[in-house]
Amino acid sequence: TIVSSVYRTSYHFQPPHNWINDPNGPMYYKGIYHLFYQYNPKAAVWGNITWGHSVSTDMINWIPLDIALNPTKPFDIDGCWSGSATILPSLNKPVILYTGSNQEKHQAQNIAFPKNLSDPYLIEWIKPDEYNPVMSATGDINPAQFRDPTTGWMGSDGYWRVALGAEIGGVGMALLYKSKDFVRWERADKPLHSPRGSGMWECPDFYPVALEGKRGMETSLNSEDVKHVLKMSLGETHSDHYLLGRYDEEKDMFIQDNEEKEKNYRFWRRYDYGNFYASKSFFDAGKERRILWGWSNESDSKPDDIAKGWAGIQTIPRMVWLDENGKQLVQWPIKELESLRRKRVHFHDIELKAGGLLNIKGVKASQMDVDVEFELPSLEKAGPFDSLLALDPQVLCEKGNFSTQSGIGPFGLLVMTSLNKDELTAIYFKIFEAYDRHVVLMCSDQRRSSLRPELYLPVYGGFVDIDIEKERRISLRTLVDHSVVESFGGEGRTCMTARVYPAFLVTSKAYLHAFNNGSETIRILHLNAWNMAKPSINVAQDQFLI
Ligand code: DQQ
Repeated sequence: TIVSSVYRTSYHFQPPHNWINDPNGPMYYKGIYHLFYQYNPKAAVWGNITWGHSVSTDMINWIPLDIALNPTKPFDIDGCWSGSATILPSLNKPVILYTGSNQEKHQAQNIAFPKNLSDPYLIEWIKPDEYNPVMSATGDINPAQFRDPTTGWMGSDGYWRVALGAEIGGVGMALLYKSKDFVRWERADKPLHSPRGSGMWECPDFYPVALEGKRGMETSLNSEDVKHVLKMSLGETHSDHYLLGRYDEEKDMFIQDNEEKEKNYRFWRRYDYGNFYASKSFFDAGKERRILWGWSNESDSKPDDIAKGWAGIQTIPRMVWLDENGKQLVQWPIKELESLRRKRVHFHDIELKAGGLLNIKGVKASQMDVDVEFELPSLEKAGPFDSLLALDPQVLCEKGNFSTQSGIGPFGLLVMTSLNKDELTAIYFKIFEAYDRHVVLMCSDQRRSSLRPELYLPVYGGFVDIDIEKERRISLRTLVDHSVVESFGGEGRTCMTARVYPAFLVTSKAYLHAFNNGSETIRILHLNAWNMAKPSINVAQDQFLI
């Protein structure tokens, strides 16, 4: 149908048809990237969950393979749910741990091995009956909330560990399991981490980041030179939150930095303040970096998804590292994405006066990569920041819009805009003055993104933790791909992914503008917008990587 093709992504990962959700078991093994994903082979809605599988040498072009895990055993007959891959260094062999749901809808963790290690694609996986399930919900664990094992890491005592999401007495936490041989597992006395207050933790992720530099590290690494990241996906808000801290090997626990300050899980930092969930990272040993994948759900209706015949995408793989300030992560689309850049439109040194609007012509604005840097000559007119009212950035973004003037900003980009601007998505910044510092707010406002009925049209908001007084500049990069608007503010310190379905796209083209609706003149230091080529993603082909 028309609707299916205009909203279908060109350079974001999705299979040819049907429903997908969480990224599973991403890994780099013998020169090949593997991505598995929660997949319904029968329909564009959640159900019949299997592990879809694709391989790549650049994480941009993907070859589709047979389903890697199907519900075939009593322990996974109701679905092969999320999990992770671990490469066992002594055997140089990958293994998968995943959640199986059985007939009673009880969850347990299972192990799967590649059937044939000499197959470079690792197409077939076996689930040995003599081991499975390898972790069952015993004792106080709610068997309906016990899932999503992480990649394993090895402690200096030679024992493997994995964490997984569980609910005990109604409270979500990351449980810890230990094993000498990776197939026989025992629950540790204490959870890896269990703050009070939040519900079930889905898809936990646990990994080290270097205190300095962008280099990624192997999941088992622990030293004075790293911090650890613990990520959990909170179902009630459909959001991925992370904590920074340290992994205390003796206690076998994750100890959060600034524990007191960040007790309220609603204010834990997020990888992405938009539509981004159940993410998972892996260490890319080829390029020594840590890569993060996340699922972006549709924001249209179920009947729309059924009509389209597909639902769900993976966001562009992001490199992730610790910010110089040691307080937050930074994410940036992998370098390989730039291989898709084609014709470029470029501006530099342009003044945007109060109310200024710059029409950026010459780019295919529904399939592009745009990167802009704004300079702020003065912060004097920054509006006051009421710290009591302003705890939740999303609420702040909901209160205004891209045309409500308030001191410095809003300024930013209007993307996926129709000719007469009755449909548009605004991604912008606003700067406030708090009693001791300036606060930068970033919004992605989808309320005007479409005139079509029955769509979810949210506003996303997050603070950008940069020293704007010192920097006097802020960047915004946005990847537009038909129904995707994936934005990186402050060089990747605050990210927001939105899904949009403008009606005009069925018949006409999209426009791109830069704007400034604040009362102060600002400057565009430079703006680059590239048309993006369409890679080969999961299109059947006879070509082989090796
Ligand atoms: N999706 C999987 C679960 C996981 C949830 C089922 C998160 O394993 O907890 O498809 O989106």
